[in-house]
This record gives sequence, structure tokens and C-alpha cells, in this order.
Amino acid sequence: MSTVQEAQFTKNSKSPRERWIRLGIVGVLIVLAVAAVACSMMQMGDVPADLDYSTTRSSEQNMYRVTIKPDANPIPINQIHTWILHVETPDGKPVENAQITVNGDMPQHGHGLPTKPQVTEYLGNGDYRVEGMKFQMGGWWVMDFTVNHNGASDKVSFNLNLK
Ligand SMILES: [Cu+2]
Repeated sequence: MSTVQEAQFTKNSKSPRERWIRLGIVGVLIVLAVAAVACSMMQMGDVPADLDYSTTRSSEQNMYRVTIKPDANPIPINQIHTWILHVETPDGKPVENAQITVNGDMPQHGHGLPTKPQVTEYLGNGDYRVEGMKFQMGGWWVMDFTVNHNGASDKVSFNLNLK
């Protein structure tokens, strides 16, 4: 080996410290890549196959039977629209003048609705107008309605798969 080549060789060989730093950087990159893949898998995770998309469902404690009637079919994306909510007892009597709160979210995305929909009017016969409904994206949504009536409260949830 000539002196020039030896000098070159010494320059290119890495010190153990450098090796550990490089190894560390590679390790961090791998961890970040795995985290990113796991994150995107959660976000785009398959919607559970056994979801119940019924538009009439019983509340959790079976105090009410509730039916959703969106005013548009299919339910629009990015457009404010109105629903009618029908609330009755399990034996079919209309639940009159209840206080109802509305909530919606995408379980796989960790975000809710861009609006705060509200029941704006009791229409009689157990029907309530829900204004301000708006979904900003398609996918699996869960809509929750909490019905408060005569001091009793119960929640009912509906699954939606918006396209
Ligand atoms: Cu979303």
C-alpha cells in the first residue's frame, strides 16, 4: 500500500463512536417508520364488520326507541342538513317534549362533527327537528342522542357508513 492509499483508508474507516451514532440514527428511523405505519393502519382500519346500521334502535337502558330520519338520502358530506328524530317508549307511545343532546364522532379518527347540531323544535307525536347536521368526511360515524325526559336520561347510538 502506498502512503496515499493508507491515508485514504484511515480517513474512511469509522471510529466505534461513529458507528454507534449511525446505528442509533437507523434505530430511531425504524421506530418512526413502524409508528407511522401503525398510525395509518389505525386511521384507515377496517370498519368492524358487525356494525348495526339500523335507523331505529333502543337506548342503552331500553327506556326509549329512537328513529333517525335524515332529510336527504344518501346523507350528504360537507353540507348542513336537518334530521327528524322520533322518540317513543318501548311500547310505542310518543315521548313528548324531551330534552335531547346531539353528539357525533368518528371512532377511528378521534374527531367529532364540525358543527354543534341541536334539537330546535318539538314537532309533536314524538318527533324532534335536529338542525345543523354536517359531516366533513365519509366513513364510519357514530351519532349519539341523549334523551332526558321526566328526570330520566338514556342514550341511543346510531352507526353510519357515509360514502
Ligand atoms: Cu374522520
